[in-house]
This record gives sequence, C-alpha cells and structure tokens, in this order.
Amino acid sequence: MTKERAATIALDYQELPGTEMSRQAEAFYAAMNTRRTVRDFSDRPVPRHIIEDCLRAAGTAPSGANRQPWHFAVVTDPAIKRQIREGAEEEEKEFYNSRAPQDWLDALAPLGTDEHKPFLERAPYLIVVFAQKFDRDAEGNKLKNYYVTESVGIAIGILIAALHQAGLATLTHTPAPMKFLNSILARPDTEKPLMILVAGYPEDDARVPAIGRKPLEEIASFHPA
Ligand code: IYR
Repeated sequence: MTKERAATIALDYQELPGTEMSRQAEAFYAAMNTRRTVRDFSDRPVPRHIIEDCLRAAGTAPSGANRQPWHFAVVTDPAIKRQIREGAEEEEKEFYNSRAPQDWLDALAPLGTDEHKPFLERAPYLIVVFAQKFDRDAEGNKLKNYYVTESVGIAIGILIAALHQAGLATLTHTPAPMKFLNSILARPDTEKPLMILVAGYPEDDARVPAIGRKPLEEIASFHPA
C-alpha cells in the first residue's frame, strides 16, 4: 500500500524585527516569572469563555503523529468537586501517613503541603487532564497513540501559561493513584488521568512558599559556550 503525503499549506509566519523580538522574549519571561503555584484559592467565579480560550490554546500543542491525545474534563459542579476532594484526600492521607518515604516527605516540607485539599472544593475550576493512550478509529478499533505523556505535558504547560496570562492562578495537583477520576468523570479506561489543574483567583491574603528558581547557568549549557 502506498502512503500518500498529507496535503500542505503555506506557513503563516511573520518575522519580528530584532528589537521587537528582544522585547517579546523579555516580556514573556517577565510575565511567566510572576507565576506561582497557588493553594489559597478564592471561590469567586471565572467566566467560562476564559477557560474555553485557554483550553483552545492548550489544544495547539504539538503531539506525536498529531494525535492530540488529551482530554480536559472541566468541573464546576460542587457535588462532583466534593467527590474529587474526597477521593484525593483518601489517597493523600495514605501518602502522607504511610506510603511516602521519609526523603519524599523531607523534600515536600518547604511546600508545607498535607493531606487536606480544601481548594478542590473552593476553587471555581478543576480541570482534570486525561492522557489518551489509545484512540478509536471509525470502526471502533483501538489505535495506538505516540509520545502521549510528552504531548499531554506540553499541552498542560501551554494551558498553565494561558491561564496565567489571563490573570488566573493555578495549582498542578497529582493525587496518586488517580484512577478514581475515571469513574467520577465517566472517562474510558483508555484514558489515564495525569493531573488535576486547579484554576481560579487567588485568595486576597494568599501566601506561597519562599522558594526560588534555578538561574539560567544551572538549567542550561551552551555548546560552544
Ligand atoms: N500529591 C501530594 C504530594 C505532593 C508531591 C509533590 I512531588 C509535590 O510537589 C507536592 C505535593 C500532594 O498534593 O499533597
């Protein structure tokens, strides 16, 4: 069987003048550098169209074989939020009281986290991100996806950046194991929950850990220097 190449279209691209390029790069870094992981959320509502646009942005992520192997389950219903909180706190209680080795607990100490997750009910949005290990073709046959975790990770990164640019606070929350989310949200077992992205306004008196970021010299090397 011969494989046909996909049809192509001209790339929509506008080169930036050098000064504008520098400005944009600097401004984006400055904006992203104000992002903090927040745990003190306000219950103020956020318009749904804001979340929708941020999800559209997430959906522009590159993905293995362009399979776009992500699903975002967006929860605002208080009863579903309560169920998610109960499921998560059950796992977290296990984690903090027995499952986590001491070195992991020590690593988490600066963050001040524990098994109580009130933000799962208080924040206006819980975006549960599922990775689709398989697709279904028109006949319902399983179709393998590729680089699924990488692809969904990139989409989540773009989603976090989009929500931050829209002026919202986020928290990446990963209770483990997360299988309970498939049943609460009626997602098929071909999908694996990767994370709960909590989104909303921060509480007026929100506080965050006094921790910093590694400098460029520590996170990058140039060849040649
Ligand atoms: N999932 C737990 C523990 C936790 C683990 C890591 I690694 C963190 O960076 C933060 C928390 C919790 O959410 O409390």
